[in-house]
Amino acid sequence: MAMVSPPEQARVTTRKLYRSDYSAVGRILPSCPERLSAEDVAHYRDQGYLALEGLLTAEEVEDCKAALSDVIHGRTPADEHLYIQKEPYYKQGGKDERIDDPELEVRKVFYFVQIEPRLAKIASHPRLTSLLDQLIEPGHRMIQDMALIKPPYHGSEKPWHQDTAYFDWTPLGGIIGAWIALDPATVENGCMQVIPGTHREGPTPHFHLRDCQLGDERVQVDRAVVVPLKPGGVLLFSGLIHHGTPPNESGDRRRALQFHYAAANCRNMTFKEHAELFNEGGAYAGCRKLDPEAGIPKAVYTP
Ligand SMILES: O=C(O)CCC(=O)C(=O)O
Repeated sequence: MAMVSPPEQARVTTRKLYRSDYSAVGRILPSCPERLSAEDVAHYRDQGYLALEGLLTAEEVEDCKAALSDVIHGRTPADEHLYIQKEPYYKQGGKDERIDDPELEVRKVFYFVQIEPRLAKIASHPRLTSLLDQLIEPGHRMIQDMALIKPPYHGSEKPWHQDTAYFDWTPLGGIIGAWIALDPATVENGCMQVIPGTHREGPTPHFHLRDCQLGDERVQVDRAVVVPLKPGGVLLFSGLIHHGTPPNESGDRRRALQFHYAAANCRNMTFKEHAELFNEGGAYAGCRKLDPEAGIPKAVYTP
């Protein structure tokens, strides 16, 4: 019997968890309309996502990439909130002679809108605001800003999850994410994959496995669609939809901005309230830090 090395085994497992071709592509509008049609809004409500090209112009995309680069290289002065997360491969001491720019070792950047006006401008872009108004009503506010870099060769997976498992906002249906491609996002470099309609199934238990995620054996990969986008395209997605991205082993980086918004009627909830929603057998099955005062144990995954 042929021996399979542990990293190769991990690769094989990960491949099984995602689509690796274009046989099921999500619905993507070819341009950004001023007003969404009734069919587009119904698609968001029913399928849990709406994707469209052309939210940003080529110039805006270039501005964002330059701004992100300035933040990562420290040319934009940081504040106490900025957080830059390295790819685990490099954090664990990995070296790759093909990589000569520290920017290509970064996985995520959090909390930059306070220090980078070029990126803050995108979070409240009139075209984006108008789409959000139409999907979750006016009065929404931004609750998180992030850049997801997925660098070449060693860009790590973001396992399947629901974003509301991480947030403390209720009602869950009032949370929407806007994932904006800055590079061509392809199946090969790890574009978003979503499972349409899963937002209607409500909160689903999450476990701390490779990340805080859905149990691999419970993910309905056969229902997944890939959402490739050109630079400037956006995926708007419900905070309840199951989504994830595979590792990027290609030579192309895949930068994206991701903003989350809460509808006007959303409020913060306690850990106990969150535990009532993300629960398995009386144990906490969400991604927030355990509150010892709540006396609720953490759920353990059994496939
Ligand atoms: O861009 C990615 O790779 C995944 C983003 C995502 O799903 C998240 O950070 O919640």
